Amino acid sequence: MKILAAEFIKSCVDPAQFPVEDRPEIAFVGRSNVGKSSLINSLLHRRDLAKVSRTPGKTRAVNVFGVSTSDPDLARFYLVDLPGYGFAKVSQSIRIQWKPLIETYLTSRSILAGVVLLVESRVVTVQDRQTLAWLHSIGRAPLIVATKVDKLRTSERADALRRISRALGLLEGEMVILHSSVTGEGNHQLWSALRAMIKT
Ligand SMILES: Nc1nc2c(ncn2[C@@H]2O[C@H](COP(=O)(O)OP(=O)(O)OP(=O)(O)O)[C@@H](O)[C@H]2O)c(=O)[nH]1
Ligand SMILES: [Mg+2]
Repeated sequence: MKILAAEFIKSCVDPAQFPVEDRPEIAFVGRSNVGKSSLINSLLHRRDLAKVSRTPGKTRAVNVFGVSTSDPDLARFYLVDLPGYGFAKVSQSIRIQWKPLIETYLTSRSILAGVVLLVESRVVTVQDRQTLAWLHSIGRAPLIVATKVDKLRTSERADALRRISRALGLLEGEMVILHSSVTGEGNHQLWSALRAMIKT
């Protein structure tokens, strides 16, 4: 599969700015600094399309990226980078602004084909588990991706997967994709999952 185009469409700070619902969307949700923007760049083989930062709280708007590929099932869709949650240092006023924006986006978009919940492979938090429960409660059961697996040794992976499943309260057999934006590991598996989401 070839990526024919990947472009920044818009940055929305108000639901009125969300794009017209004319193609499938996939949204990326997760804690600040978990690697959402990096993962979008890695999937699209672009270094700097989504802005990445060492400082948590970089993405503060709903950022929409338009993608088209040579795969007929993935001809034209949007990837949506949502602001991260759970970063204490972000001022209260900004957090008050974010939460309804993310919630409105996730509850209101009828064109939303799937949600990807990112958790850090070494640190799963109570808030990650709460977010997962909330997504289930609004009927948006997410695909779970564990990020930054380049930081794990091969021998640590099986344990990490068990730990993540336990921390999130996953059922036996519920899938977790291991991903690294540094090595590109997991991109192939993730593309397959995105294709399945968009196709159905
Ligand atoms: N080692 C490693 N570092 C990563 C990976 N993905 C992201 N990072 C680093 O983690 C930090 C945060 O990455 P971002 O992609 O900006 O995270 P984000 O989830 O978009 O953060 P917010 O926009 O604040 O919500 C940056 O310093 C990245 O370089 C990865 O797969 N491996
Ligand atoms: Mg970001």
